[in-house]
Amino acid sequence: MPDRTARTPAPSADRPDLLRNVALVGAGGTGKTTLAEALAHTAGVLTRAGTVPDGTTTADWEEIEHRQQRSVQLALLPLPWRGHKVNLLDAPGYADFAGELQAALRAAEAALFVHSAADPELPRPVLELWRRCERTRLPRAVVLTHLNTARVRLDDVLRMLQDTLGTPDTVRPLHHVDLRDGRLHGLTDLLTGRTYGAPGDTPDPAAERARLVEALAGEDDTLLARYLDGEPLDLPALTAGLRREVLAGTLHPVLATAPTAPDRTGCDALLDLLADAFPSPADRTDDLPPADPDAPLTAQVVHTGEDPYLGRLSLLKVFAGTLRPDTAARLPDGTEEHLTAPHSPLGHQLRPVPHAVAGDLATVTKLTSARTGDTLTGADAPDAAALPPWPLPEALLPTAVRARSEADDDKLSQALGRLSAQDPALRVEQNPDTGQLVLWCTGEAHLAVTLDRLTARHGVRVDTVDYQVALRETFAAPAEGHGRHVKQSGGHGQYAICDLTVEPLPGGGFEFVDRVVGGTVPRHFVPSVEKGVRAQLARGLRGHPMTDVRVTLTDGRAHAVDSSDAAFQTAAALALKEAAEHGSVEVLEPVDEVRVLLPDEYQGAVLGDLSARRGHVLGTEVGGEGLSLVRAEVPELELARYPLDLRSLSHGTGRFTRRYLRHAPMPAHLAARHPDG
Ligand SMILES: Nc1nc2c(ncn2[C@@H]2O[C@H](COP(=O)(O)OP(=O)(O)O)[C@@H](O)[C@H]2O)c(=O)[nH]1
Ligand SMILES: [Mg+2]
Repeated sequence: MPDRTARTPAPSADRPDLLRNVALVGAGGTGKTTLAEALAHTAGVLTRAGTVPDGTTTADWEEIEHRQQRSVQLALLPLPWRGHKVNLLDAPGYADFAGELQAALRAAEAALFVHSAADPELPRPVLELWRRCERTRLPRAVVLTHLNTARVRLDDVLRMLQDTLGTPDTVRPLHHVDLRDGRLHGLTDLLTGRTYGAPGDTPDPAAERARLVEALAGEDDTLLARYLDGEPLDLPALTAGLRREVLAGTLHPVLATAPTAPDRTGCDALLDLLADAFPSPADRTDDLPPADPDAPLTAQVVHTGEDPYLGRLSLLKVFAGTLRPDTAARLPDGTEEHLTAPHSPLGHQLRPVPHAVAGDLATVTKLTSARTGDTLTGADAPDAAALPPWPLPEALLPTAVRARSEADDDKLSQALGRLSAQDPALRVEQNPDTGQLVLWCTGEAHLAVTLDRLTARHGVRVDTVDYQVALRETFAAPAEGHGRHVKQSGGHGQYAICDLTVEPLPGGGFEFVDRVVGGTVPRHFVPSVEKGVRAQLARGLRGHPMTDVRVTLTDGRAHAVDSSDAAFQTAAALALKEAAEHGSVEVLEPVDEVRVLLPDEYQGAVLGDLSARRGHVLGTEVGGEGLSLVRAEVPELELARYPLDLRSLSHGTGRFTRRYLRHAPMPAHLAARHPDG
């Protein structure tokens, strides 16, 4: 096993109030991973910052992340900063991985919204995320990147942020920013006057400072008055005010950074802000267990990775208690887990730490049962109550797969079991109707990662095959059939004759009726006929299981010696086949009720698209401010790629759910393409 232990000691915290857990969120490509790398360099954890194009960043450490140059999972970077431990949680921005983002928010006490200043607007999904954080009262700040690329006008960016996220009072910079000639020269802290980078000679930002002091003075009128009278600023009081406003969500600092510049301008200012004015786990006010290091252990698995040598890597957020080496813990169902030494991860490296106190995050290896999302409690905890799960994106993109060889097949189900234990967004289905193995993913990127992990982590190769829906068939009109199974040449003969009537029974499943008069079919062979009917219906007449029919046995003939159970079963099957030749067998396809929630402006496009999918729109309602809720019935066959199409039609803003309703007749020209189920 290669040595994955770094020479430098891992940062650690002895008290919850010294911790800062912050999630980096925002659209893909805004520079979250690059910023995390630059912050790690600034904090001295890395001697050199890697880059996303080179595939050398610490947070994107799975091979597929390097190849795609995009984060696909939550990564933790613990950094030491002025006596604090900052746990940066780099979350993927791409919609497919929204579950990883939610896991990061579960583990964090604050969110840094990373926005590329080159983008004139805040993407709608990001705005939605901001609103959701607002509802859960998660403190937020905005970090601007890409200031060095475009001809950015900071005033315009700031105005856009203030218009969309709050007001000039709530969304505001804490620094005077020297951005000239497409370069971030430096920052000057409006309160302390401390400079970051090398700001040029800028006029004293007295007006900006006065407005900030007014905002931070809060109820304390004398603070501002004294400043305006020319007294020096009461920095401790103002910093306390800043912290209070950030925690209350009434102030969202806006920070300018240049993470790719040689001096990583602004990264130190950001770390200072986190240490001075951001919440620690001790400030949590939600329903989760309070961060008491002396309480019994309560931790949640927020992410699970896999290492070729170390096996399963479980990232735990310790909510209460202190995680120490060799701790006995259990899952809510009573399963015991042995927690080995806590480790501090840094990309591929794991460094042992003496403990992880309440509020901290740590990686443990070799858990056997705990899945992502599971709660672990110390053996000394009175009852092990499960912490609530975090919201997950719906996995609505089905892909049918088949093992490439027998050797692959042997390993496939175990590998999928491991993957779904690690990734709660993945759903694996063995469809009983079609017999297909189906991977349900949140989108194509999630599917690509899942297939890649099957091969890279488990050595299993699969091929994707055409996805099938569970077709059935029925009789569209009544029909009669005569079944004659007579073989009497030599030896023991076979003799059975029966007449059947088949009628449609919409929504009624299957009924068998015996109307034989005069014992033309002896009573003890009637069950044989029913058995033969059931078997043939299960096989179907055009390759799909038949449903919603009433089959009536009307007449028949038997032979005293040659008739048998088997002969009547065969005759029944023949009678049904003949009925199918006379009557019209119709193919039924599954139809779902679909609910689409989307911004009003895309309603027309989405309605048009639903009709093109043979959908039947049931109605549209108001689904919230500026949102429509469209309800429709849509054949499942047409929904196979709907997650992708809805995403592009609605620019990533539409969501939908689906629920099986019933089977309904399939148009003949389509049914002809699915003759054999
Ligand atoms: N010029 C410039 N490029 C940046 C900056 N931040 C990130 N990048 C580049 O933008 C691309 C996407 O960055 P990445 O960190 O992967 O974004 P993420 O998806 O938010 O994690 C990469 O090629 C980075 O090198 C920045 O401030 N300026
Ligand atoms: Mg990233």
